[in-house]
Parts: sequence; structure tokens; C-alpha cells
Amino acid sequence: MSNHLFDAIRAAAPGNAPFIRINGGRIWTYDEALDLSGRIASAIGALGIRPGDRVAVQVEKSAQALILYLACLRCGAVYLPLNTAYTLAELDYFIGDAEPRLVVVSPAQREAVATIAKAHGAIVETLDADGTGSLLDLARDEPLDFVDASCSPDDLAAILYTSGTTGRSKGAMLTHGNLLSNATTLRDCWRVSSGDRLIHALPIFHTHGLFVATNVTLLAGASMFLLSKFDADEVVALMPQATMLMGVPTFYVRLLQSRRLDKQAVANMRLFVSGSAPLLAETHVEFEKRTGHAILERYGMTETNMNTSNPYDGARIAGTVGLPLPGVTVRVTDPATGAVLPPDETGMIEIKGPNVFKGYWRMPEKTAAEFTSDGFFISGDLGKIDTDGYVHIVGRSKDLVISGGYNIYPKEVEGEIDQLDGVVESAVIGVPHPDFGEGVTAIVVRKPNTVLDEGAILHALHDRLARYKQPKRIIFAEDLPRNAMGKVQKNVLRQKYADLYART
Ligand code: MLC
Ligand code: AMP
Repeated sequence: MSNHLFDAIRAAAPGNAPFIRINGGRIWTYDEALDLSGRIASAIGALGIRPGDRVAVQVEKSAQALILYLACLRCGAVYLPLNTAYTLAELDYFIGDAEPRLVVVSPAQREAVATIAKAHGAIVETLDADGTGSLLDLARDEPLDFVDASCSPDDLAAILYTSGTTGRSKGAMLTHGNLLSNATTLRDCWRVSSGDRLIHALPIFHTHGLFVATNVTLLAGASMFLLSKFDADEVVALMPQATMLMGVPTFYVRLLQSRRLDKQAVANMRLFVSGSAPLLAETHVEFEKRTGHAILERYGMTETNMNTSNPYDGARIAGTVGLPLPGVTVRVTDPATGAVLPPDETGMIEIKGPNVFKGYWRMPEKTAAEFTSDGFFISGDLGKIDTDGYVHIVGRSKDLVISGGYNIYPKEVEGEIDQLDGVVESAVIGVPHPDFGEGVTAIVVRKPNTVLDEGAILHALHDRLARYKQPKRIIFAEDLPRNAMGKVQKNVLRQKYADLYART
């Protein structure tokens, strides 16, 4: 039987060669990882999970967690990774919406999540940061001869939730075909081969760490140093043994703060990739000056995987996200009329190709609204394509803050703040932040004679919103600036507070 994505992974796997290197710990060969993925797939099947069923996973980063992703591909289950920062309140929504048959969490969370899971008819198993847990206990005695489920390019491989500008988060449905085509393209464009060793310091619950970093490594038969999180000194120390790093701009800002980063430290490195948020041209320039490496910036989205990339050979131009990837069409249109714009004119970035997702989980109207009549996905990013074909992102039409590569939808944060006693209304914006790129900032209007300070609001948000969504600063104001239509003028607020986090 053919399993579209996993067959390609298996075909590229170089047997006894290393796949995952735990820093200072064990090495997982491809054979070991694929064997364990078969046993876990078998255990998942024995729990009653069938092709098309969702498996929600909120666990710490570990080799076993990546192997669980492979197991889900093999048994045709739809992998649904969740940020470890999500609170129980947030988890309740995802489990209710996606209706997974199985939820895998850390043992410490088992009891709390079991109540939520039970209410939605899901089973709970555990996987800890050290790779132990009830799921692995079940897998241990399973046979090695697991028969992979048959999966065609159009079958779902994963659902990744992206917050919505209106309403709750939407589950982006990604197919085997989406993931395989994009990872193959990136592998070829970035010349990734079995000799490469990637420093993997990204979380594995988003497109960047899960699909770009992991699928590309797998399809090249390369290996990765799997770090539990990003630590600039640890990453610099690993560089002499590695060849590639993939990161969000905050990684590069922090690396530049490390005195150990110099030409000697990067002598063995072949490629530095940045994405998920805008890389400041000054970071690109400073990094090149310090290391001799031009960071390769690329542009993607949860819904589309990767769309554009600066070239491997040829000019990597600071402040641009490069050229459309082979097989991907990128165009810029007039947001008012939909007409395709000529080079150098700014408008809506639209995307078409085998990388583009199948739609939002159980939201056909929202899906239809995000596509043009001729099948292009409307990104919500504003940009232009220059006469050399390079794409420049100049802004966003969607009300979205990107902090350290994580997306925060102001509406969700405003909704939580506005519910609090003593609050009239609030506006949440992103303003320049030296570390995170943008800092989540709330402007709050209080009712007269209310005793409500920054600490009280943050305390109230603690169990409601993941930490990275919580405002770094809360500012109290008499009122919010509005235009003639009564709409809050966030651009005015962004200008007013532009220096709030300025370096001192
Ligand atoms: C952590 N915190 C953040 C934050 N990450 N706050 C805002 N934004 C973030 N991104 C909180 C912590 O909870 C902590 O709060 C405080 O800020 C400082 O924590 P830290 O120790 O400095 O953070 P750290 O753990 O080092 O994490 C920073 C980071 C991490 C940048 C390394 O956020 C990260 O790995 N980001 C990558 C996100 C990513 O993979 N995005 C890809 C999405 S896919 P306190 O109160 O506890 O001190 C996508 C598509 C595409 O966008 O194109 O790729
Ligand atoms: P996500 O929904 O987390 O996948 O975030 C996707 C969004 O991140 C895109 O729509 C862009 O706004 C932004 N993004 C990703 N890569 C880049 C980049 N290289 N430069 C600027 N913005 C980017």
C-alpha cells in the first residue's frame, strides 16, 4: 500500500545513519526511529484510532515526540500539534473543535486534560520530555511489522490551528501532498543532503519546526541536533559540529548578542535560514559582517507552507523574502478590485500551488472567503514584487502581532481584557520590540473610579491566555482614538507607542 508522505521519508532514510542527536545524549539512527514509529503506530491502532481520526499532541520537545508525528503519518491519523504554552481553557477549545480520538499530553497534565478529553469523547495517553509515558509503554510490546495505512496526496496529514482575526482559531488542514511537495522543493532549493546536520532549536508544534525543519531533514536523509529550546550560547557552541540553522529573527538578534559568535564559530556552517517574521535588514547586515554568512530569508504561512525563498546561489537581498519557490505562483493584487498589479506596486499577496492547504477544518465559508475565484489563497500580507522578481513584504492587512515568531491575534486578547470588571474597552497592538520583533501591548480604558492596575489585569489573564499572548505592557488611557466610522485607529496607537520598548 502506498502512503504518500511516509513512503518518501522511508525511501530517503539512510538506514543506520544518525537522524536525531540529543546534545550530550543518545543518537537515534533512522532505523531506530522508524522502528519505534511503527510500534507507536501499532499501539495507536490498538487504541481504536483509524485513518482520518485526529491525534492531538501537547508535549515537550523530544525525539519520541517527533517519532509520534511519524507514527501518525504511518497510520493515517491526522496529527494535531498544540503549543505547550496553551492553557487548559485554550486546550478545551481545540479539543472541542477538532474532536480528536486521542490526546497525548505530559504525565503532569494527564488528570487535568482527562476531564476535558472525556467531555469530548477522547482517550488520553502520556509522553514526557524524557520520552517516557503511557503511550511508549503501550508501544514497547507491539510488533515491528506494522503495515502503513494507504494515504493519497489529498489525504490529511495534519491540522495546525492558526488564530482567527474574527472569532476563534481555525484549523488549517494540510495534506500529504502539501507537505511532501513543499519539503522536497525546499530540500532541493537549499541543497540539503545526507551530510547536513541541522541545529533544531525551534518548537515542533508549528510549520517552521515541524514541517520545514523536520520534513526537509528527513527527505534529505540528514541529521539534526534536537535542542529542547533556543539558547544562543548552546547554539554557538554546537556550530562547529553542524552545517545548518533554521530560526525566527529573534534567534539571530540573540546570536548577535553572543560574543562567541564570530567567523571561527561558523566555519563549518553552510546555511542560516530565517523566517516566520520579518528579519530586519540591519540584523541581516550585521550578521553578515560578523560571520561572513548572508542569512537566507524565506516566507511562509501555516496555510501555505513556504512560498518564497531567497536564492541559495545568487543574491540574498536583505529586507526581501526572495523569489517564488518552483511550482508556487505568487502575485500581488489591488485589494479593492482584485486586479493583478504590475511590478513595484504594493497590494495583497496571493498564492497558488501544491503547497496551499485544503481549507479550514469544518469551516467551508471561511475557507471560501480566503480564496479568489481563480483559486489563489489571499494571504493577508501586503507586499510588492520588484522588477527582479523578489517579493517584499511591507505590512499586513490582517490585525495580527508576530512576537518572536508566534502569532497573536489582538481580538482574542482584547476579548479577554474587555470581560474584566472595570474595563470599558481595550486595543491590543504590536510595537517594535528589540528581542521579539513586536511586543504585545494593550491600551485599556477603565471605568471611572475603578481600581484596576497592570498587575491585576495580567493576573486575570494568567489562566486564560498562553504567556506569549499576554501583553508585555498595559497602558491606561482616557479613550481610544477613532476614525469617522467609529473604528479604533490602531495605526495612531502604534505610532504613539512606537518607542515603548526602545533599547536603552
Ligand atoms: C516566550 N515568551 C514570549 C515568547 N516566547 N513572549 C512573547 N513572544 C514570544 N515568542 C515569554 C516567556 O513565556 C517568558 O515569560 C518571557 O516571554 C521570556 O521568555 P524567554 O526565555 O526569553 O523566551 P524563550 O523561551 O527564549 O523563547 C523565545 C523564542 C521562542 C523566540 C526562542 O518564542 C521561540 O522559539 N519562538 C519560535 C516560534 C516559532 O517557531 N514560530 C514559527 C511559526 S510557523 P515569563 O513571564 O515566563 O518570563 C510560521 C510560518 C513560517 O510562522 O513562515 O514559518
Ligand atoms: P503563521 O500563521 O504563524 O504561519 O504566520 C504566517 C505569517 O508570518 C505570514 O502571513 C507573514 O505575515 C509572517 N511571515 C512569515 N515569514 C515571514 C517573513 N520572512 N517576513 C515577514 N513576515 C513573515
